[in-house]
Amino acid sequence: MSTLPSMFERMDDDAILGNFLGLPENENVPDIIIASIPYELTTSYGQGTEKGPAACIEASTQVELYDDLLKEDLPAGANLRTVEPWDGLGNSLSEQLESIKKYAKVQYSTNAFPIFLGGEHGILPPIIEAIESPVTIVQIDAHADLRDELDGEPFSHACAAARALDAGAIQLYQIGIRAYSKEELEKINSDNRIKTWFSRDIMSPCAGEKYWNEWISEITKISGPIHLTIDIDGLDGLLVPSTGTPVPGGLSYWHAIETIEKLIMNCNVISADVNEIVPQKDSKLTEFTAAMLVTKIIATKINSMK
Ligand SMILES: [Mn+2]
Repeated sequence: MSTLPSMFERMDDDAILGNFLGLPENENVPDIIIASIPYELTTSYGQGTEKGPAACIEASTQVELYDDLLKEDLPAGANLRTVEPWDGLGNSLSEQLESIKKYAKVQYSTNAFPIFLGGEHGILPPIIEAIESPVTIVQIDAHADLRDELDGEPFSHACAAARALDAGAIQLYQIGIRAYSKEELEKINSDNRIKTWFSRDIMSPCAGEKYWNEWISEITKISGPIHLTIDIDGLDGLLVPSTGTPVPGGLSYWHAIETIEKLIMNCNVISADVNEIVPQKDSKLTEFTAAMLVTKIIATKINSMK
């Protein structure tokens, strides 16, 4: 394990650019796959999510390889592979979603742990369809994403969680939620598949700890396969200023990290996605934050396989 590349042994020539964390890759069967889905069709406010995955991979080459839970440098004996991105083909929205589903199916068929980089949150329903068995979703997000439609479009990113439930997800746990409609709140209150922890409660100076402990306790009790979906706007807008729709009042970085660690170490998390990444013009904080979340998912998954 100690013979693996350290931060300073990463290859820096052009050939390696494009591998997550900048690590050399080989032809062995991968344990973890990084799969980019540069999909952008329905983003209602920000622009640029189709360039997010590439920016995240580039930023990842600056992330430290040492993980504080794993207590080793990545890849820590595991085999990572950054695969060819989704090709974006499809002449209509339904063709594109079908093609994302096919792309996701290929990744699941390898038996590796896939991490999808988005792209809009609209990638979630076809990912869930590709799983083809009952799955629970754990979602970090500012938005409930439970609308029936947005501007007449039922597959808008604003409807991602609703469509994922339609696609066969059996339960939905959400945290960080702070931007939602009356219709969505009514759905949260009436649909017993949905459990929502609002950012206002979690971040409350007085009662936050109670809600946070309840969240950790509930998600670590989930049985059966889980897909973790992280819309980076679930984090406070200060951490991800150039995501599609940055929102103030969000989760701290450590809320996201501890959710990842507790969930993956205690439950059967089969895949994850980190989405709504938009390259930031004035600094690279947004894509770097996303890259650190992806790195934590990788490190925790490797730790859970030990
Ligand atoms: Mn979302």
